[in-house]
Amino acid sequence: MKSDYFKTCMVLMVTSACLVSMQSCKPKTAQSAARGDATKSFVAPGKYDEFYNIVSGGFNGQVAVYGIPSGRLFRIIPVFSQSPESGYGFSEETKPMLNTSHGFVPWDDQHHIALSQTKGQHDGRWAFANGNNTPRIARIDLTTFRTSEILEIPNSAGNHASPFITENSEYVVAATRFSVPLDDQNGDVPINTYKQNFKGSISFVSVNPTSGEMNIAFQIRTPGVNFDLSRAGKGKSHGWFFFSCYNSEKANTLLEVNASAKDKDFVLAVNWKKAEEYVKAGKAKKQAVKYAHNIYNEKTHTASSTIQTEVVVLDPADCPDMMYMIPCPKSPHGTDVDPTGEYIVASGKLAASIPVFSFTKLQKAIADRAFDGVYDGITVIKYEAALHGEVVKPGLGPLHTEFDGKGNAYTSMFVSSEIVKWRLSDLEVLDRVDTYYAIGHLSVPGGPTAKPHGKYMIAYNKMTKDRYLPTGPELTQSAQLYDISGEKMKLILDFPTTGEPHYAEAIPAALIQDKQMKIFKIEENTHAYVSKGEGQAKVERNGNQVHVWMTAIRSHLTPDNIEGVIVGDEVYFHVTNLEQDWDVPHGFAIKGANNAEILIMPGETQSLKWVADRTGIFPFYCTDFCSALHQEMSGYLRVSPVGSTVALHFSTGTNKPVVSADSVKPSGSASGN
Ligand code: K7E
Ligand code: CUA
Repeated sequence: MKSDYFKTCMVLMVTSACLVSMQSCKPKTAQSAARGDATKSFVAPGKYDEFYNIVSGGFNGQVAVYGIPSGRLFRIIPVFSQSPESGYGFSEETKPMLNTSHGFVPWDDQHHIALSQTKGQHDGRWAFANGNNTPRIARIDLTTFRTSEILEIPNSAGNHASPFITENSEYVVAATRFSVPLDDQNGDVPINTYKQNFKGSISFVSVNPTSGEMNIAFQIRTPGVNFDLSRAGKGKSHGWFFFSCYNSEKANTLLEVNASAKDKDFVLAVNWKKAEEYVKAGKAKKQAVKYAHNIYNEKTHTASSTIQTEVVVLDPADCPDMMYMIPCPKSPHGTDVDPTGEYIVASGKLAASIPVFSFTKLQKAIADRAFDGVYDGITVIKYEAALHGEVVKPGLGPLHTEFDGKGNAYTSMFVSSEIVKWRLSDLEVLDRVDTYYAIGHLSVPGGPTAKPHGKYMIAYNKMTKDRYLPTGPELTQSAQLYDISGEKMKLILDFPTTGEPHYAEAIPAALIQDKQMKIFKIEENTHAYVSKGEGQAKVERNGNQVHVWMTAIRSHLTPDNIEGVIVGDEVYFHVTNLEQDWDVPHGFAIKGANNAEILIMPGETQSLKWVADRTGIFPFYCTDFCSALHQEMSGYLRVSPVGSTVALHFSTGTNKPVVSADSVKPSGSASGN
């Protein structure tokens, strides 16, 4: 379908047709059109990359980590999706991470990354990631590259404008893509009562400066529009947050047409310092809701999930001057704030120009009351009064903008498949470069901070068409690396990505690489089922539950012979990795496990549940090739029928019980044959 459409595009070459359909129309063949400069992306074997690139995984619900400039993939971090590779979401300890008010939700649609900041710059502590589908925000610890926390967002139905962050990580935000009836109201209403019953909601989620722990500080009720993207103010605009929204028409069907009817939608400017004052002054009302808050504890190696039951909500009607609507042409997608905090760039997907607003002018417009009426109770600023100017004829389908810290902006053009470089001061277009194809987000290392690192720019493309060896009906998505150190942007590398990449951030390796957690100290392990040495390994029965305290060290599991398990028993293997060396995980798997294997880091304990559903001998083994004798790192579990008198036994290195004539007979065989 994609390539058929592509051909049609090539024949038609009618830009307006492409624009209306919002499909990419790129009339070139990739292989002849661009060549990379391999020397610039070459990182010699054994050498390190300059940047970590932390990239959203889209509908795979995960986050991937690449090196820049090499494009090498280092790690896929399971966040919202279960991962059989690590056992995340399968082990007893990590299952609670995926708990929500809807129960266990082992998947999400992950679009945006926000790295923690101090004074407007990356501090290398945490990466935040949104779950777009079942509204959630996750926090990834950049010392372990693992998910530490997941917070569900109530009164939301599509957490898209999230988790953008303020300049000292005071807040990450969550604004709903779909307006819906509020959680504490009867949602059983006709869909065509959208205008009366559907409301929007923005959450300000506080981040504890020491632990990173997230909490919903307050929510703001908004008109029932669709929020798309957002950015915090910084520098002079610190204290403000900007949210793009579309569907100011409040359409509930055929949005393609009906949410594009009006000439302008809005950027919502929220004065969150003022909102804080209103909360302090008691203006926020309590609302009964339900949402899960899940935290992983690195000492017990266990996650806990708590269902919270209340949020406090500000109604703009009670909070004058807290927020304003700035008109913005044609269904804006990205809204991005430049490094100085002065310029707010809003990209109307269907607009022919890119409006750039000035924070100074916005403040003046508010002071001068340069207003243009009211939208659903929110004061609308006069478009021209807040406008710095428009980038004229930038390309087709502008989506997202990043900055290089040298006064330039780079905007991705989905429809015309290109990146356009333009100057913030006079809005002049300086350069344009092709992408292959249909670019969504783009990322300059440090681009959303007050001090971008410039040098590189990465494009995240939705389609690759003829760019790679084909792989059946679906082709890879990909990223492309550009050198932006000179006046002209230069393509230097293509690299395929896992999942559909949306936003990504890149951070200098030096901010992270020396802080890596190498092992978990075994003496600090307070897991309820830890064995801190082989002497503590044991097997105990509790009703029909059998708990196995197991240890793993090169190259054996203790115990490695277990008998006395009965059909119907639930067996919990609590495996402690006794190693205290970097990068020596052991794995654990058993035949017939209907969940996954688990991978246990040095000093860590993880548990796999397995149900004995038939009699027999079940081998278990280490899944991670850990030593020359890794294949020997294995054992056997015997399952006997209901009513069997085989006692619970476990051993390693000795045969227990002592082999007797009785026990050599298969338990299922008839006697006397
Ligand atoms: Cu992909 Cu940020 Cu969800 Cu634009 S959004 S592409
Ligand atoms: Cu442990 Cu292989």
